[in-house]
Amino acid sequence: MQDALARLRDETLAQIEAAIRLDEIEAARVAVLGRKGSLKQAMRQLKDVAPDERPAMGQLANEVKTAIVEALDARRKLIERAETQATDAAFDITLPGIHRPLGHEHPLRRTEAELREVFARLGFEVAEGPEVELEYYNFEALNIPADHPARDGFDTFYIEGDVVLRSHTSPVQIRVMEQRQPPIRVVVPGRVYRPDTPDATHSPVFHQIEGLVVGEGVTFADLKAVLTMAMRELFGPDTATRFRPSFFPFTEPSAEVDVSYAVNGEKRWLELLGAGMVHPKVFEAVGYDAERYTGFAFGMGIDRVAMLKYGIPDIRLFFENDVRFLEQF
Ligand code: 2NM
Repeated sequence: MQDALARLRDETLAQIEAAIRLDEIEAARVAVLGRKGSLKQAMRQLKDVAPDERPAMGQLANEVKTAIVEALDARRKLIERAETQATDAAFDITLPGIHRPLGHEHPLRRTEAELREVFARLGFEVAEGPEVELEYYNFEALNIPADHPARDGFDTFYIEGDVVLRSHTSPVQIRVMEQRQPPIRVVVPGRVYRPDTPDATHSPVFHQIEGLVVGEGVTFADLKAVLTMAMRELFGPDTATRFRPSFFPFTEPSAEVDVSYAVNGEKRWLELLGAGMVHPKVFEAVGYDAERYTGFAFGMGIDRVAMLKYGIPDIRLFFENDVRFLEQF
């Protein structure tokens, strides 16, 4: 009987400990202490116990009962307290929390992400590189020698000696070509610097994304196809592109690329990209065989694309960090 009482106590206490609702507490109480409960039944067996052991068994049965009653009480109080806290007006868990204003992606970053995606779908990988760059990568390797008149248009901020703020992201493409062999299909987005006086369309810091494809048999037709598809992805399927002859020191032939857009059904053109076939001098600088490989490159201003996409009239708005502007995106 001693064992039976101990087992009854342990099982009941475990059951009470596991209860999470008041009706479970009540069920446990009836099952053990009720008129037909298991403790009552155990008590009835007292009469079969030898008379000299009866007082000790009686006392044990009472101790088991007290332990169970106390455990039931304690658990009931705990559950009641938890339920009151959850519904009490003083602890209304349905009240809104303390509002923390969330920031969001800057319109330039969003445009950059869109451009990365468009070119990713066309098979381009992404490379990034330093904004503080050696003159060699920013100019010489791109066929812009120190005494070349084209250097003026690109001239940049000098840090010291031959260290500059990059004036385009092309130096990263030189670095990519130095490190690997063709085939190469890469875009380079990033911040660039030019000593321009700020106005509605100029900022001394702005953003570019440049692309580079190098391989055997890469032609100007591939360049036209890639840019035409990319601009359709970016601005919609009716977008047309127009290629006009131009000059860059690092490409030959070179082109300026216009993108069409409609105002009241009337077609207009906007100059958006520069592009061309990579100059043999550039391949020479990175040690590629210019007889074997050809390639094309292109570049555009991310700020310019964002202005066009969102109808922003002034590039300086991107850099002033005025929340009245930023919150509109
Ligand atoms: C442009 C326009 C035309 C260009 C060229 C190269 C490199 F590294 F292959 F020589 N990178 N980017 C390029 C060519 C960039 O941006 C308006």
